[in-house]
Amino acid sequence: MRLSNAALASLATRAAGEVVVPAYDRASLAPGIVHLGLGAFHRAHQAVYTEHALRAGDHRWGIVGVSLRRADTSEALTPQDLLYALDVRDGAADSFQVIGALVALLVAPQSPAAVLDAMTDPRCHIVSLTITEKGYCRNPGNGALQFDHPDIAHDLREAAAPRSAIGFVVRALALRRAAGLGPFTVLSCDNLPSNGDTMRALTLAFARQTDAVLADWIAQEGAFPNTMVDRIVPLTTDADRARVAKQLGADDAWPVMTEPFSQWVIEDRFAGPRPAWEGAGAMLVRDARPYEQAKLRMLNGAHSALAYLGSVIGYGTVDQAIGAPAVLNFVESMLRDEVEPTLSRPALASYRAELFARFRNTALDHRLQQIATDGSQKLPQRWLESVRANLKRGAPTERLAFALAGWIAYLGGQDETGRNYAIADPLADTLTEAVRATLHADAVDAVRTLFEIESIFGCDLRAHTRFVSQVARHLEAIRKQGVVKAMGALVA
Ligand code: CS2
Repeated sequence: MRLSNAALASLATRAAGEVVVPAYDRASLAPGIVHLGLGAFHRAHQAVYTEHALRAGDHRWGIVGVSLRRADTSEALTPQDLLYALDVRDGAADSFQVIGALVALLVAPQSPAAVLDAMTDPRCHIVSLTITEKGYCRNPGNGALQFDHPDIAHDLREAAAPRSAIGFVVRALALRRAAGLGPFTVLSCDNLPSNGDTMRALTLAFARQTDAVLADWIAQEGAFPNTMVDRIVPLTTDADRARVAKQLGADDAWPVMTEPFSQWVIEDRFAGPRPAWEGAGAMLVRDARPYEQAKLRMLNGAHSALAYLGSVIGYGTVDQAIGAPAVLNFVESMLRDEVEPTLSRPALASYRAELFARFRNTALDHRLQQIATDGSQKLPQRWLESVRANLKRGAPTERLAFALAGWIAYLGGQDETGRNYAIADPLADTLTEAVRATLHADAVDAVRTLFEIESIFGCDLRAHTRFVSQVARHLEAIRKQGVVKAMGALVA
């Protein structure tokens, strides 16, 4: 039996008490939210908070999910009435919930007009985004919109059939304004610094190119709250599908896996109404930035260090990497000594302890290669902001330099056991070429060559010669002795 509306009733009786299923009338939901970038993360995070609001009786907040590229989510969920299971794994017993919040699922390249229709529906009040770092088409080094990005160039030419999230947002806002409607709130839920401010600046930069009056209207009437989103969501495997089917008594082509922990901090400045997400534990605040900065530099910063150093050693998952005492010590001291001093969020030591407990969750099977993707887009906010803050204060950068050396070693494409892996990154060609060209050269040359890539390192870091030689020294040690030995030689 396939998961479906019709199957729900029997699931509820069969697995009573074990699987929470939507008990509200799904047909009564209004399409109040359009979500761009319908991946597993949205389905395990924001959709769960919204599901809570629906169950509490506010039916204005059905979600229209939009896939911006591929049809795979639509192909998996459409035959099952857009229902899917959430499997929360803590290493002991899993808990299961069927989410009913999706009311439509659109594949943008198949029908951009249908996406724009959903965004201009007067009942739509929020357009949320999880489009990953690279979906913003910005230069990660200086934050500017990349007008020469193929999708942006296309959307400026053909505004009525956009490809990029920014193209969709600007076109839909123009249509709403022409129709006399107010703007929707744009809610970025990606791991970028000041994600709302960032999206606002990019949206305005795009709009200014074509329509200054529209740009002014967006600047005055629009709302782009900053958010901090946090929940670890590993890729779903066939073993996960089999386990979920057994528990549910129905097949789900694409259930989502996650951990018990979930956090959402949102600045409470919306252009219109919003769901009472606080009912499910979201924090509505005036300024999300201290939370977001701590999360990016600590959780995501540690994740990237584990991903690159762990992969080079030959580990496959986060729990394996953090299980190695040398790696744990390294990441712990990187956070404590070089990251936390750059942050203003309270209770950082207990936040750190909680992060490590989450990383040790053996049930998640969180692949390091998943985290390792798109380093060129992630490292500026995860590591380099901390590096800059420390350089400015004359504070230590040794461990962050070591992590960077680990990333450069990772770009070599082969781990210490001799296994090859692919580099998934929009700059993969540039990066692997730069590393290959310097593989047998002096480590300082290798580091200098990479630091020339301004879209990652800006123009400032290469001028810090002490920092450059720190990274080079660690790269040489990693190349000669391997990651674990080189880590051991770091002064405490
Ligand atoms: C991870 C994040 O893949 C990655 O880059 O660091 O997806 C991380 O799991 C989430 O941000 C946790 O909230």
